[in-house]
Amino acid sequence: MTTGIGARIERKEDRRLLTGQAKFVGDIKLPRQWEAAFVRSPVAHGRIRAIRKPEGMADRVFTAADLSDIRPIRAESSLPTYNASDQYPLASGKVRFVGECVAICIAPTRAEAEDLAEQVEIEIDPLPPVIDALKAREADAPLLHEEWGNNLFLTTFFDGDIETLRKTAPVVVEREYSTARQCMNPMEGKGTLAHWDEKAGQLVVYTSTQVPHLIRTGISECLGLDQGQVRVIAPDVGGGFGYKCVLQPEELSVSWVARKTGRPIRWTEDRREHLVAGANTRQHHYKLTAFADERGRLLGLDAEITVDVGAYSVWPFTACLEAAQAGGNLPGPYDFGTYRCRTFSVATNKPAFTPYRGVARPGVCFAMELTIDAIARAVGREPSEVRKENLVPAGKMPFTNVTKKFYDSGDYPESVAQAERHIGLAGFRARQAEARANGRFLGIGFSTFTEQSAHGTKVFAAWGLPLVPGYEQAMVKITPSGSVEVRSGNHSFGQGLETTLAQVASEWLTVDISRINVTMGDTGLTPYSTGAYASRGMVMAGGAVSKAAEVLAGRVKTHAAHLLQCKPGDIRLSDGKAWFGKAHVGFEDIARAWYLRPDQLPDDVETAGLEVTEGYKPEIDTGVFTYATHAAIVEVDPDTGKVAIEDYYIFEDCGRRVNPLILEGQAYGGAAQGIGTALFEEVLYDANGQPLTSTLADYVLPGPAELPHFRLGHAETLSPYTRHGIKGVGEGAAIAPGGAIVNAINDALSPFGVEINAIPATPEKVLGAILRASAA
Ligand code: MCN
Ligand code: SMO
Repeated sequence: MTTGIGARIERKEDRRLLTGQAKFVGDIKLPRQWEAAFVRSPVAHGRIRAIRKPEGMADRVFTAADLSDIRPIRAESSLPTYNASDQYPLASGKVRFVGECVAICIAPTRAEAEDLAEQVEIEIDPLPPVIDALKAREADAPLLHEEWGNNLFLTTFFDGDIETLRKTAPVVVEREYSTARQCMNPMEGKGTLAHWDEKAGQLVVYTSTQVPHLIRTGISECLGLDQGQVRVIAPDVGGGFGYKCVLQPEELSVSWVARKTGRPIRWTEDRREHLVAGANTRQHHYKLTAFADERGRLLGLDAEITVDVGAYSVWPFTACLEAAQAGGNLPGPYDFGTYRCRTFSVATNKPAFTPYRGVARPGVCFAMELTIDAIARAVGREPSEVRKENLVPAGKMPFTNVTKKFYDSGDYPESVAQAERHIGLAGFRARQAEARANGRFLGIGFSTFTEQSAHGTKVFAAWGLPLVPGYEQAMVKITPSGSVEVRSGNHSFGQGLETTLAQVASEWLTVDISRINVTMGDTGLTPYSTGAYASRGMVMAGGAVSKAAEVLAGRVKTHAAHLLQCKPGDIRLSDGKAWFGKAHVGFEDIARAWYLRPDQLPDDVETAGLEVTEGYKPEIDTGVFTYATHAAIVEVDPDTGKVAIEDYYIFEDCGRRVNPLILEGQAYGGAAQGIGTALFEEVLYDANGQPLTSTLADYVLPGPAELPHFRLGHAETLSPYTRHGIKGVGEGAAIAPGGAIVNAINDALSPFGVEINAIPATPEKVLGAILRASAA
């Protein structure tokens, strides 16, 4: 059996992950290591008057005053109207959210460090907190960053001739939508262990990250070190989901203290820290007007999007990623001509936004898909019919949409047709009517989206980000024993890249992946990399491995031709051997000759080594687009407002599938997170900005009991612009559940004249809407 591209095989990493042999930051123990705990702000907004360290603890407790030589985290952007924030790793002058780090305490154990943290006294003069993003836009709102004169990180604008449509469009649908604030909750939280290695002359930082090379750049710049003096190692990482693709303030404080004290210092985030202070995401508000013809054909869209992005701008992606992307992505897979949209990235006294699986698109997909259904109801047609007619048809591919996104390939309407077929739309309406007659309320809902993946350098440049390259590089080599080593500066943190990169190398070299060792996540061992996020790993890092492995396969043929006394063109690789007709040499023979007996090789072979590093970017630099349709059947209990998912089907197309088994996991895991967004998860604050959801009893994550049995189908439309036709897909399944499930809920509740337009659609919200409708 081949283990190349397309092989449905188990993951290399799972043995160690499932048998407790993985090594996370929390598993590493260095000599003389101490643990750190943070003192965190108890108030949402205020001016620090004093911080008093416990008696005699000046060398164990550090504040912003001690870290005065550190540069704050400042994410720059060249976009007009952008306001940058300075985030000191320990609050300096002001605190801007509950949980912001104020001091770092170190001790031999975490318990002692926490005891020490409790003894630190802080005096803060409270300021009025900014909690509501819509109010934060008003002229008299208190300011988080006074020097800006407003609370806006960024506003963006697409201008289209909506006024003409307003006068002429036969159908006008107006709605407000909102999505709740969320927290990512990877199984492993953040964590950092730093120490100064005197022999290497390097600060070595083990940290739970998706982007080791970017973090090295960030740490070096903030600590004023040469990049050669910093080595970042991402060991096993227990889930990233976007949370771990930005520079964390704790990474800086821990690094600074380790350097200052000469001791290895570790901090690991506990669940409460994560829920209170970790990072937030997703909180969008939409005011939307859609214009359509009598059949529901979309003519134009007018939108105002407000995103509550919290107190600071994360490095390097800024606080504007969600809102700016929401503006660019709202039209999604639909083909229409007129678009006007204004977006606001609003600063509030809450933790900073980081990217989270799907970035902006779970919000825009929810708003857009509910709008499509609302239009269908307005014109009295089946929503999935209206959806299919509005999607970009396959015949128009490649297609440039109204916000200038270039859709490379695919058949979007067919994905809806597939979903209709598999979820059983044909028989559903009769079943629904019968159930209603028996007092049961079933509904069906669909949701379609495009997922921009494999963003290249141009995309990051267009976002105004100065420090994010788009390329990837990889090294592939044959070891002296004839096995293969792959090195990529990208990282594998659950999504399976460790296995799929090996599969790409195996595709060229034909060696079984059990003989392919993949090293990732260590800046000391791997070439510079942008990292794994934005569903770019498979296309980009995979592309780089593919390129390097192709070159290496050519070298192997050259060497083998010498040993078999034929021309390189006569050599065929198969089964981890080089063949000339029926004669063959193994990779171990080739490696042995080159590493140990080069005297027997001709000069040109001697210098064409068995180690190749290549860089890669796709033929188009603007990303390739995966798409999918999700379909759900739900039952709503009108007495309790509880929603049960009866069936859930996903049809997706991510081009050439490298490992179908891993892709199933990606789809199910993403959809589970999307169902969290749709029905359960919400970070709540009181009027003072105090978090109300600081434990997993208050912040509800879906578990197996809440999840349906997912069903999955695939198309494989190869991208014309990437190696092997691969498209990215890691975020995709998290994007659509909000739209599919709430469309299904609204379909179920149509007899009540009820529409849910906010997620999560908790029983409280659903029941409240039913009761209000009945009372009216
Ligand atoms: N893959 C494949 N064939 C394709 C495309 C992808 O076999 N045509 C597989 C690869 O193993 C790849 C994975 O699917 O690693 C996801 O593909 P890709 O879209 O390239 O995404 P990345 O590898 O860049 O991973 C990041 C992506 C993002 S952005 C988030 S957020 C996310 C996600 O992956 N975080 C995850 N999936 C996750 N899955 C787990 N278990 N944990 C996370 O933190
Ligand atoms: S949110 Mo994923 O790391 O782009």
